[in-house]
Amino acid sequence: MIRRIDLRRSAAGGAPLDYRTAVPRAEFDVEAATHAVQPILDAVRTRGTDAILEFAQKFDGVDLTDIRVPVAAMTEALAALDPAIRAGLDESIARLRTTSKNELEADSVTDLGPGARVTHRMVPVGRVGLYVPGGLAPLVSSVLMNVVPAQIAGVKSLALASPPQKEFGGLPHPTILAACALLGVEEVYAVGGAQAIAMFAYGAGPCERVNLITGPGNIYVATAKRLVKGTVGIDAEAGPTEIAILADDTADAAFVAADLISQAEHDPLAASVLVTDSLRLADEVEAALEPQVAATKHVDRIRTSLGGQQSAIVLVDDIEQGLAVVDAYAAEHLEIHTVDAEAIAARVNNAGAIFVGPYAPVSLGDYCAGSNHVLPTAGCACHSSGLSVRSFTKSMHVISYDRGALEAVKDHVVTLANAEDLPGHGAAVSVRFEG
Ligand code: HSO
Ligand code: ZN
Repeated sequence: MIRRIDLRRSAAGGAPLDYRTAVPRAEFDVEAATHAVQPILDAVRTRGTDAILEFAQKFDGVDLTDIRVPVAAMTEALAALDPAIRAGLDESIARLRTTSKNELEADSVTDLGPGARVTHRMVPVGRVGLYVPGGLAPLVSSVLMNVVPAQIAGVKSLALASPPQKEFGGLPHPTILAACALLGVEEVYAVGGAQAIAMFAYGAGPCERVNLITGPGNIYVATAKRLVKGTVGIDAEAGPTEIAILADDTADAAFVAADLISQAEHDPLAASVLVTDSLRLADEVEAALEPQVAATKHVDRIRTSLGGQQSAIVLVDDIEQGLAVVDAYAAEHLEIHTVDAEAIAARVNNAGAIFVGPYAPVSLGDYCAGSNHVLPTAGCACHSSGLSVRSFTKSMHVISYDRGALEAVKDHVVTLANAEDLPGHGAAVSVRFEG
C-alpha cells in the first residue's frame, strides 16, 4: 500500500543525496486553474453581487437573493448545536485564546542616544476576510484557527465567507454558522470559491474590500488568492496536507500507522511519510496500515493517498540522517517518535509544526492543542510560518529624534547621501542647522 525509499548508505552506493528531492510531492499546479479563475475574478470585480449570485446558481445550485447571512441564522445554528460539539469548540477556543494572548508581541523601544529613539510599534491589520470551504467535511476547526488569533491580535473588522449549501437552504453549513455565533463573528457571507476571494479583494455589494485574506480552500481558491495577491495580502497558499514522522525502534507501530492514516484522510493528494532507521518499525507499520485502513471510513481516499508517489516509508541509517531528511523535506506536520524526542525536535529548523513524543499526534493539533493548524505546505516551512497572532499584526518603526540627536548624526547622513548622488537628501538635514 505504501512504497519504500531506501536512503541508507548501502543502497545509495555512497553517492551524495539531495534530500530536498528524495521524497517527491504530489502534482498540485496552482497556475493550471488560472484560465478558469481569472474570468470569475473579473466578473465579480466589474459586476459585484449580480455576478456572485449567478455563480451561486451555477456552481452551488442555489438561487439566492442576498449573499449576507442574517445574524439570526447564526444564533439559531448555535442553539441547535450538539452540546458535545459545543463543548469541544469551547475547549479549543479557550486553548487557542490562551496561546494567542501569550504570543502577542509587545512594542519595543530602542534608545540610540540622548533624544534619539526608535519604537517598533505593533498594530493589527484593519480588516480581514476569512474563507472557509464547505462541501462534505465542513472544517469548523479552521474557523477557530483563523478567527481566534485575528481577534486576539486586535483585528477590528472580520468577515467570513463559506459556500451556500443547497441542503441548508442556501446558507453555509450550520456548524460553521454556530462557530461564528460562538466567536462573535457577525459579518458572514454565503459565497464560495474564487468568487468569495474576489469579493474580499475588490469588495462587492455589502462586503467592503479587506486588507488580508486567510483560510484554506481548493485549487480554485488557492489560484484566486495568488491572482489577487498584491491588491490584498494573503496567508500562505495551502497545498495538500502532509505528515512526516521521524521514528526510531522505540516507536509504537500502531500509533505511527494511525497518524499516517489521519492526514491521508484529508485528500487523495495528501502525503504521509515515515522516516525511520528501524526495519522492524517499517515492517510493523506497513503491516498495521492494512487493517487500520480497512476499518476506517474514507478507505478509497486514504488508499490513494498512501499509495501515491508523495507517500513513503523512508529508510535511513540513523536518526542523524533522518533529521537531515525531514529538515530538507520541511513537512507541514512533523512528529518525532524517538528516544529523547524533545532534544531531537530542538534540532529541527524546517517544519510547519513539530509534535513531540507518542502523545502529541497531529490530530491533537488539528483540534485542541492550543496550537494553530494552518501551516505551510509543499516545503514552504523553510521560509514561512503557520498562522498566529503575528499573521494578523504588522509593525511600524516610529522615529523620534530631537535637534541634538539629529545634529549628532547629520554629517553621516550628508556623506552617505552624496555617496549615492542624492544631495537633496543631505540638504534636508543641513537646512535645519544653517544660519
Ligand atoms: N490537518 C489539517 C487541518 C484539519 N484537520 C482540519 C482536521 N480538520 C491541515 O493542517
Ligand atoms: Zn487534519
